[in-house]
Amino acid sequence: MHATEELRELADLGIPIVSSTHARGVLPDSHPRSLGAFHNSAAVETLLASADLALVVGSRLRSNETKTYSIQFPEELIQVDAAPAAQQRNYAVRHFICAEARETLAALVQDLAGHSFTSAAYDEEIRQARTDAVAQLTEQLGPYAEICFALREALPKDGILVRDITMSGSTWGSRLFPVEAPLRNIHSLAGAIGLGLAHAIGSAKANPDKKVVALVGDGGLMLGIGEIATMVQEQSNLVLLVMNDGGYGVMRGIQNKYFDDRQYFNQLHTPSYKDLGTSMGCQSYLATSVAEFKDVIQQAIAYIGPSVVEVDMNSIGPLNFAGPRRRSCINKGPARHRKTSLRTAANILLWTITMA
Ligand SMILES: Cc1ncc(C[n+]2csc(CCOP(=O)(O)OP(=O)(O)O)c2C)c(N)n1
Repeated sequence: MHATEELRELADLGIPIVSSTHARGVLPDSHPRSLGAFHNSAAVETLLASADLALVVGSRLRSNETKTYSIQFPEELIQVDAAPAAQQRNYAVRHFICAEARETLAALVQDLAGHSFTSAAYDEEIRQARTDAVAQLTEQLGPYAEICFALREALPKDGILVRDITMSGSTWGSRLFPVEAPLRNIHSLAGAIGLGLAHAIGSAKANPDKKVVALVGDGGLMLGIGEIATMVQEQSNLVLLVMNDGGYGVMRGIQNKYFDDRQYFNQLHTPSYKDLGTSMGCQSYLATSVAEFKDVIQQAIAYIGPSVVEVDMNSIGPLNFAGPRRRSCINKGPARHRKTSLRTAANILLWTITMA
């Protein structure tokens, strides 16, 4: 089970908490000390740089969680993981505790009973970091931020967003989209495109009382396009939300930023997903503007059963996303830690929890 209660108690002691994108909602976004999954934001990096101690729980600090290993942690870095192989895997950690996350955090909460690290000034820094991270991403995404918030408004609180690996998933789906509980924002951890719809059908099967939205790109969807038939056959209560930009947008961004915009094999032949959905027996919609999206997403979510919403991204405009940092840009030297001594009133930052 998730260590949600233990995390909330730690946050209530004054400790800010960052989650991986896989663990979204492990601490509700509405908690004032939740930094969501904004570990890639400059404001959160600055906060981390001021921490005296960071505790990493259930995360292997993969490239996705560390801006391709470029994030610097304080020297006082403690890692808790149930798997011994996680030790020193990607970062040199000072203390490694091989243990189950929930039990360890419960013990920590007990040990810290009677202590408090709260500070109005630190709380203000946390609030500001979060506000800056949200504002920066909202500005970067332009109309797609509006699409994100329209989806949030339309989807019931307990609805489940399942993301494929797409620009939309990696920007607004994983971070800007507010989440209040675990297992409501799901994606393929290994990063392979194409599993989003299959995962969404499984999520709908396992949660017949909840609405599911599968957020997919046109490229990834084509890898498992036959699953549309499965979602109809199973009468899944799910909206297949296809962000159609006519190609592999992530690769376009990478080839633009790192390869002088030499574009290879990124333009794809795509069908009309609205027509495809209709022919498969789904309630189907097309949105060519934010205003249309606001309307059709409400209709699709209100409809009980399988539906398709195709978003024509070429009509809406470009989505700014340059993909992950390139490995060759990275300082691979050992100095990934900031030198520090532990102050008495420690600023502690709890990094990330995946599954407990
Ligand atoms: C199985 C697999 N093949 C290739 C990749 C590399 N890859 C990552 S994102 C991406 C493009 C996905 O395109 P699309 O689903 O249309 O989403 P968009 O990038 O346009 O948002 C590709 C090819 C991958 N992650 N997994």
